Amino acid sequence: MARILITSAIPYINGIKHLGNLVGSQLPADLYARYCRARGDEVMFLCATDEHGTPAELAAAKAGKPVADYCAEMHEVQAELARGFRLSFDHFGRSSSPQNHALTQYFAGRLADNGYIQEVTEKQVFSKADDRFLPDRYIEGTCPNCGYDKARGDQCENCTKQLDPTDLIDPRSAISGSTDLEVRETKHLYLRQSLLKDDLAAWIDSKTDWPVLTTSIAKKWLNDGDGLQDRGITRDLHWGIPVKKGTQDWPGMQGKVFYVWFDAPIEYIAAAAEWAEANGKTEADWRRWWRTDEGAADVRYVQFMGKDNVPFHTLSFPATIMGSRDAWKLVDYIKSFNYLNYDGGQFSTSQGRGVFMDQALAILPSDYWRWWLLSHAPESSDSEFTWENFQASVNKDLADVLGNFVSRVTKFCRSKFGEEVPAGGSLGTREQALIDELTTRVAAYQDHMAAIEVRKAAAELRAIWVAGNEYLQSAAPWSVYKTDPEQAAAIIRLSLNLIRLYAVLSAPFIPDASATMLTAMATTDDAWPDDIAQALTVLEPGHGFSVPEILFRKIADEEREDWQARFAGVRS
Ligand code: B3M
Ligand code: ZN
Repeated sequence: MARILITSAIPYINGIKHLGNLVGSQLPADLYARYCRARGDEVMFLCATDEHGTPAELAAAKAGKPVADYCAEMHEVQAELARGFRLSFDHFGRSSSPQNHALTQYFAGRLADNGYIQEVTEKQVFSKADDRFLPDRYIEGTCPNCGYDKARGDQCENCTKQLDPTDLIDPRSAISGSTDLEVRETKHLYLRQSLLKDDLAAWIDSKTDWPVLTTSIAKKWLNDGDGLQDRGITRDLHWGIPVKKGTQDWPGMQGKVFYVWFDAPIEYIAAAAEWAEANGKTEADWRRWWRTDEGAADVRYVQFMGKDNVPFHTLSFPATIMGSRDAWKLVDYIKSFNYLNYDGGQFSTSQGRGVFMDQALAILPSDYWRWWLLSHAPESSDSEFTWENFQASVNKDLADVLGNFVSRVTKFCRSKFGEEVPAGGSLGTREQALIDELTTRVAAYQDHMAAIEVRKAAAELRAIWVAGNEYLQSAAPWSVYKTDPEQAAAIIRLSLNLIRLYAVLSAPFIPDASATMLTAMATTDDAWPDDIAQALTVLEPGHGFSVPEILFRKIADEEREDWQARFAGVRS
């Protein structure tokens, strides 16, 4: 039994996430967590809301609420949506937690003690119209790297380059739009990550099994030196974690806070501490996941994120950990994703374009979305959501293949043999061929899941469903029944067992439908199959079952057109 620590990039607090955000981090992380648990691994799956920085302050101001209240409310909204999508976090924390305050200040102190912090008096953009400094997202302008004209002060969304506000061409205030800006002096702390360049390069080079998307981004920023410029880790803001050196005041830094990208990844650790507090566990209970000198040496740590977050997870956060010279766990595997586009354009939070998590759940249950999103995950390239594709995928894979199989088998059995697994007959060559095919396919499915090849795993699962359907079609128990009811019973007995097997194998993708199938089969035996032939005899003759409600309904053309029109515009 392995021990697996899983984190998803922690979503910003400022608003509800769209389906592109969901498929780029939280949803595949959940898929993997569910799979590992099903295989018997000990899993710690953590996520949180990312509550500091300019996005939170700007959104709270727009909502007309104190930022702390805004964050508390939005955390609940996001937690509820996570439950709606069946995201099985062991803990969904908050980066504003006391645990994260303490850990972030602790890391800063360690980094300072080890010579990785430099105090810099620097020039920052000050807006006279707004009477304040304009860090990060408070300032917008043209990216010096790619020319994108809506680049933010901390990062260009278009080319992923990390920026400083003073890098922007034609800068303007994101609060007032004012261009009446001047540069003033202010003191800040810099993380001297350039000193760790060789260590980081060696570490990244050792990760030969990482996805190309992850290593190519990491090496790009490492090798052109750009991602490893020493970076400011403090800001002139009110909302955030006060700058302290451990528990001590930091002279000259009163009234300043840490930069959101400094404290956000530390929340991965703090979330474990929050989990311990929320569940009556001890300090040692969470540290055995995070400290290699306190029990985490055998933990495998896997992170999930969209490609724009990769530089922070391959360079900045590892620099924080390495520079602490403590035995904190470094990530073992980073699964990153490209972007999901929406119907001929981009999903956009700022423009409200696309389907957002709350809207999705208002239309259809989560399994429909989970299946489409995961089976179309933007792994090797960007992928695109279209309503036609969504409709086709739901109607074909879920309704026609899986749902129809369950419905035909249970209804036929009820009408001919009653609501229990029938006895009689024996397995022949057709059944053996099915078992052989499933044995091969389940092995491939497991390999893809272990490698976190999400689309390939989905394709294999679909093929496993199809194999059952084709078997049923060719075995044709409804015809066999007329001449040989015993043989028809054997076919149906195997098919009822297939429903249980499908429930087990499909649970990481479609947990609700899987639970419905297990309930209909009146069993709690959800053991992952070691041996397919054996797994297909778990439900024995005489075992009761019931015909479930329809598992998946089809999407009609009119509905699809209606949704297409409804979501074409801008979210109000
Ligand atoms: N909140 C960006 C995002 O939501 C950022 C991730 C932080 S991961 C430590 O995509
Ligand atoms: Zn750019």
